[in-house]
Amino acid sequence: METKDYIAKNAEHIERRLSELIPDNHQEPHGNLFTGARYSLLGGGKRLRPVLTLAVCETFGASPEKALSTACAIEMIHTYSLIHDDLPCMDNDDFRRGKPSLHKVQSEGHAVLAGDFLLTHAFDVIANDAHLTPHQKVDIIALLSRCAGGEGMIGGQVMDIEAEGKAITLDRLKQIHRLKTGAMISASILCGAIIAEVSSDKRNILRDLSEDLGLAFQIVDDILDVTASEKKHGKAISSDETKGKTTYVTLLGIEGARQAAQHLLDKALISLEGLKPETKYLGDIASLLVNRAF
Ligand code: GRG
Repeated sequence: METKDYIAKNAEHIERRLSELIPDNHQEPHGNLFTGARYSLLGGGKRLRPVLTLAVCETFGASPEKALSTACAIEMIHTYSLIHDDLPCMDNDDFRRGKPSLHKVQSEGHAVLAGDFLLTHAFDVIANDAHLTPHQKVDIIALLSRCAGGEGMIGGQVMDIEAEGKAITLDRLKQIHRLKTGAMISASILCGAIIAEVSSDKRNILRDLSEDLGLAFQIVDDILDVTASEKKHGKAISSDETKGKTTYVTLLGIEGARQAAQHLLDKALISLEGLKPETKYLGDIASLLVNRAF
């Protein structure tokens, strides 16, 4: 199967399971909560993180079905971060995933609570997943709470807010990117490794390469912030620039940023080859993360 078909097939499985985990027939008193969560969660998004989880699981010899609910939990955490990031008190973005942001179609309060709900529900899903052993549940919950929390995404977001309008060094920027974006990409890979019972030696290699990939993913986001704006508006209207943010592009230029992302990808692919993966999909998906156009 071609990698694009493999991704599309898995993205479909993820879409279906997400819809089952947050059903649309849920009645009051939670009616609007489920409607809001489904609005942001379903029918949009590239599903890169959950697809990575399924691909790691399969690459290391376990059935991807075992990882499907965990993969969906990761997508719930990711979607919560997008809902909160779009709020007026954060990035104040009116559009997300090709439609108005949740706070534009429901109230800001609803958007805060829908995000809170998706985050907590993710842990509920893992705790009740019949495919996981008690040990795996604890390992996954520990990993995700760390990567989504103060030592990961939230910590990175706070550092990012505090860096706005200031000149920061490349090392500091790297640290912010690794935490804010990289930690959840890394968690997506490592959750697959936990479920496939990958040995701790191999897991350490996967951790290192997943951190490099996560950083590369955010570097590409920095590049797309400029180049996709150029395509869309016919001139460079960068939202990072408007917010006075230091990015890989402001520090290294577009070409320098591209080279930095490519270098991290090459390093990650060499480490992955050393693990003798059973399929080509994981390497192809890693390349796609870094060579994506949106
Ligand atoms: C506000 C709790 C909170 C956290 C903020 C991850 C994050 C931290 C904010 C999201 C905003 C953002 C643009 C982060 C950079 C990471 C990134 C490129 C997110 C978008 O991920 P994609 O491209 O999006 O995978 P889709 O919609 O395809 O899932």
